Parts: sequence; C-alpha cells; structure tokens
Amino acid sequence: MISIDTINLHKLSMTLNHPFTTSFGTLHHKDLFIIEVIDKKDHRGYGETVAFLTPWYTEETVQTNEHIITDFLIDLLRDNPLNHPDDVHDIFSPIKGNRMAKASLEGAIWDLYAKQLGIPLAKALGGVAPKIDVGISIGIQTTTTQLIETIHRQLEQGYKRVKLKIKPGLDVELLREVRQAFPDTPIMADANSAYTLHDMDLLKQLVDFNLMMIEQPLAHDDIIDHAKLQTELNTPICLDESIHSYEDARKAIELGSCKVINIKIGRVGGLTEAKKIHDLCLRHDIAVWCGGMLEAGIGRAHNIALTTLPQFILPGDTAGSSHYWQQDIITPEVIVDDGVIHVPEKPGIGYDINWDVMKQYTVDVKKFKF
Ligand code: OSB
Ligand code: MG
Repeated sequence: MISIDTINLHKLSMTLNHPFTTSFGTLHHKDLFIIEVIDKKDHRGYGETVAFLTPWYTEETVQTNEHIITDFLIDLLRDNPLNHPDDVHDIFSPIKGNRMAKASLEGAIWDLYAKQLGIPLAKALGGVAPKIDVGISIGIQTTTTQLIETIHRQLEQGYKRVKLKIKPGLDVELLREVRQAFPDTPIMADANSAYTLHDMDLLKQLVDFNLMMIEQPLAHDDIIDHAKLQTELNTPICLDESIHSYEDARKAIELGSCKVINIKIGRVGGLTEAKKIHDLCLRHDIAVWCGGMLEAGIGRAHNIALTTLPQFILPGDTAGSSHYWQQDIITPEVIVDDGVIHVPEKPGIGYDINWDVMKQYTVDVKKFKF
C-alpha cells in the first residue's frame, strides 16, 4: 500500500535563459507546479507539471493543470486505495484528457514508490542504461547566421544531435545552409504542425538534406495525412503532438504514420502509459526518444529515468539544466558531459530539491491533508 499523508502543491514562476521560439510562438517564462507527495514515513516523491501558460502545444495550460489537480485528481487519490503507481492511471480514468495534470501527480507517486523501495526510479521502471545520450532542440533564431553560430556552440558542448525548428518560409533554404555548414552532423527538423498535405512538394525537397527525421510536420491531431506523407518521403516521420496514448501509438503504427515516436511523459498522461508506448514500439521496431517541455529539474529527472528503457535508441531533447535556467531547483543540477547524462544511482529520481533556489521561484504553496 502507498499511503499518502500530505500533498503539497508548490507554484513556481521561472524565466528562461533564452526565449524559445517555435512555429506556434515564443516562450519566455515557465510557470509550473512541483507536486510533493508525502507518505506516513516521510518519504517524499516529486512531480512537475509541464503545460505552458498558453494552450498552443496541447489544450492544457498551467491554470487548467491547477484546476484539474485540486478540484478532481487529489480527491480521486483520497478515495481510492493505491497499491502500485500503475494504479494511478486507472484511478484517474473517470477524468477525460488532462494528461499533463495527471502525469504530474503520477510522477510524484512513482518517485515516492521508488524511494519506499530504496531503488532508483529508472530501475523501478525497468530501465537499464547507466547513461543516456542527449541532443539539443534549438528554437527559431532571428537569422540563419545566428542559428549556425548557436549550432556551433551547442556542438562544442557535446550534444549528439541537433533539432531545428522549421516553419513555412524558414525551411528549405535554411536547412540547405545549415547542412552545408554541418555536412556530417545528425540533424532533424521539428515543424510543430506548421504544414499540410498541400505542402507535399516542399516537404519532398527536405529529403535532400539527409535529416534523421522530420517531427510532426502536419496537424497536431492527425495520423491519416501523416501516413500519406510517410509513403511519399524517404525521411522518417516522427510523431509528437499526435500521440497522446498507447491507443494513438498503436493506430499510428498500424497506419504507417511514422517510423519514430517522441515520447513525452506529460503528453501521454504519465510514466505508466509512456512505458506501455515504449514496449509497443520495441515490439514493432519503432525508434523512440524522449521529448522535452522546457522542464525544471524535477521534470528533467523524470525524463532521464524514462530514457534508460531499452528502446530509447535515439538521443532525446533532455539538455542540461544550465541550458534553460540560471539556477535549477534540484541539486545536483543535470549535467551533460560529452553528450551524455549519467543516470543517478540514489533512490527515486536521484536528485534533491534545492530548497534555497526553489523558494526564490515559489509564488504559492497549497497543502492537502489526507
Ligand atoms: O515540439 O518538442 C517540441 C518545446 C516546447 C514545446 C514543444 C517542443 C519543445 C521543444 C524543446 O522542442 C524541448 C526541450 O528542450 O525541452
Ligand atoms: Mg516536437
């Protein structure tokens, strides 16, 4: 039995080191909740909400996360016995969607569970890798010259692949220049749904640039047109926004909508579902990697643990803490060393909250007694 005594909801307001621009807009800040779940023996598990302030990546926002967590999900946890973190998904099933809200609480319970057992979260999930390969996701820059300089800087840090954001008008010529400057670098492009099948001719031109994959070129809720596009392209399509669940992944694989899936814990409603999608992809020889949501340290730690599962065969977007934040809320911070992160061996997520830093970002704390 996992007996919860208290849940604390810490609301943080953080400013990114550099604004991050995608085809849907520019992010300067991150407001988020750190979920602290405490059991009767004072083990403490941590989770993080990953939604943004505006519903432009999915429909969830920081505010809807708070509403769903405080008005529904905590009550469901109070009213239902919990034997294993896998139960959380079913306990939350009366609430439709709202997967980022669900994932934040479920993640805290996974961390708590691993700490109760005294094992790393990675091991509790079935992970094996002692270190994980990571890449970097670079937002849209003002000029291509600036982008090329940024790529140089990031490659010097050792990142194993570069992901560039593209959108109509910043695609073929931009990728041509970047490929010329970096003939051998593993490069991929993420369109965040900026194209339609009307852009077929343009998308076909991208095949010339030897990209590892093109991420989410078409609509955020589509898997049919992506299947049509994949039959026309030799470059693998990677789905991000379109995959919210095991069932979405199963259908996309059946239709041939992609050859790669970017798994984000928040987007799919938690670690249990993420692991199921991973296992499905392993059976079907679909490559997976772990996406990012510009997380603070707790969310980043969860991504690291998940990435230790065997089918995470491509570098993910989990860059080091200092890429995003002046100071991260965990200690030690996440360090990328020659393109790898060494997976911590301590129980749970393996990183502690840095309470001095956390207090500086905290704007509110709400306590829920069980
Ligand atoms: O599409 O993967 C995406 C950031 C915000 C919203 C969506 C995406 C991203 C990233 C950055 O690409 C990933 C990261 O560095 O955390
Ligand atoms: Mg993406």
